Amino acid sequence: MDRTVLLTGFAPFDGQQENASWLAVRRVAERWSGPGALVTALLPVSFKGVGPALDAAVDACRPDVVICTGLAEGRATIGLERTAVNVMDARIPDQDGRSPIDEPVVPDGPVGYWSTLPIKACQAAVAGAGVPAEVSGSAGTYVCNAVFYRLMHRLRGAADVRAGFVHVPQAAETARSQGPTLPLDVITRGLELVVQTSLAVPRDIRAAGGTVH
Ligand code: PCA
Repeated sequence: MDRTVLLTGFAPFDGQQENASWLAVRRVAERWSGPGALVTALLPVSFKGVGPALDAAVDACRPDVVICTGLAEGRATIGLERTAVNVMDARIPDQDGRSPIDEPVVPDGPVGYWSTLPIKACQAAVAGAGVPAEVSGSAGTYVCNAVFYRLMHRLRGAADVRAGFVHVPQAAETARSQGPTLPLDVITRGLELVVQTSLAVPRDIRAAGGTVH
């Protein structure tokens, strides 16, 4: 049976006009020819609103794979996030003007969750196509990490659903600041490969993807 992928992106935030994650998600959907169905959802940059928006999207399409994406200004690569942590610590207010400091995403939830996407295989597939990609040790402590945590918390025990989070750099076409960018088409190609690899590989590969600081 054909499987369903839910691919989400975020609305613009922090005074930006566009969010490269949503621009790329829309392009992936426009070009998608399978296998299976690809459903997209736009999520608000709101600590309060993002959980209900994610739940509504998951309830509506009952996906087999969920990949949430967001913008990481300052990063140069497609970032396959490894872990979601149970903390909100906001450097800037969200769209509702909220800036939680050291609050849990889910009170009494576990410290963290692992991505269940085959992140190493995804990294290899994306980098193999010439698109810069790396496994990332932290999705931060803002709304992207919060939605990643909520996603994994909701799906805990659902061993048949693969889920995780991917950060993308600014798009060259819409970047407002100095710093690393990638052309939107390159980001789109990277996300496409993450979706395809998440559908295709039965289990993750064994490859070094850590960092030494
Ligand atoms: N990036 C932010 C939130 C929304 C987005 O696209 C983050 O990394 O938390």
